[in-house]
Amino acid sequence: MERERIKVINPLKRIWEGARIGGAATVALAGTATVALAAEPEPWAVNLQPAATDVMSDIHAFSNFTLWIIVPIVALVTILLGIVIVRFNARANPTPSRTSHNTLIEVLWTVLPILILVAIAIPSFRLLYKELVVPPADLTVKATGYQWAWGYEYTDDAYAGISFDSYMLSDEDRAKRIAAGASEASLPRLLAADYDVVVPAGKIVRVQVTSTDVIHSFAMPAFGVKVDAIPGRLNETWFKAEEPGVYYGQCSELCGKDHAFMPIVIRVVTDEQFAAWADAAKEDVDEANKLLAGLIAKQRPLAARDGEAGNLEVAAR
Ligand SMILES: [Cu+2]
Repeated sequence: MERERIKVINPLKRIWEGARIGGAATVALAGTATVALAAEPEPWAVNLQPAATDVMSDIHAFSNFTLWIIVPIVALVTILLGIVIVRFNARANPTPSRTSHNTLIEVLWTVLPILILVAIAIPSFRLLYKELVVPPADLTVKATGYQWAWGYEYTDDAYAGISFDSYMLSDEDRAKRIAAGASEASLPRLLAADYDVVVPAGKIVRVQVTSTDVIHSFAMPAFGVKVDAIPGRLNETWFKAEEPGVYYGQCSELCGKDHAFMPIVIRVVTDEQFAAWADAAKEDVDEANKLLAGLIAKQRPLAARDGEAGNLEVAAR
């Protein structure tokens, strides 16, 4: 009995803690967080991932706002249904009233929903506009969906020549890298990839998205980004990640048998680290990743000792 209770309580507690941690991370972002973030799905999490961009913070706010509207409506309808069931069933109320019109109520149940919809539409359209209109970008990365991997290309003249494909690490690859010194936490299963997209923090990154075979979808939950990758078309989106860290997303359009195995990894680094990486990556991405691992280790020696930047280091070997 006791054991069963614990089993039930445990997932609930984890959901609650997930939500709390999510909230705390959002607050930390607004302040001066120096701890590198890693945004990824958590077991038993129910809320949205912690926001790493302004757009995602707005999505959080909009989601909470609509919740404040939905919950009272559901509660009201449930209470009204309860009253009808108890007071107006055939046994309790054998001779029903023959009322069929009430002008006041009819006006109210037409006007109130309209006002509620307008109240939802205004912040909703504002948010859609913010997501869709790409501000002047500091950097452009083109992501191409393949069955089943992502290809990345830095299309600005300043970064000409940087391109690589990014495949999910298989269980064997993970085991090899962990044996070679990378921490398990730095290689989340089904999310870690062999090559990360590297971008600078606090800079506007335009992402151009396309595909060569079927429709994929480029999605990064912590950034509030999701855009279809369609063969023959070039879609656009953008993000400005506020804090260095590693962020995980996935293809979000059913695209074939390995749809679940084409993760997206974006490593957000400081300006100086990005400049050094980009310079080296024009010649050789492996060398650039090795250099970046060294820079991250220098900046945060403790994290490096724990193998947090391990994926880069080991990948570069
Ligand atoms: Cu896909």
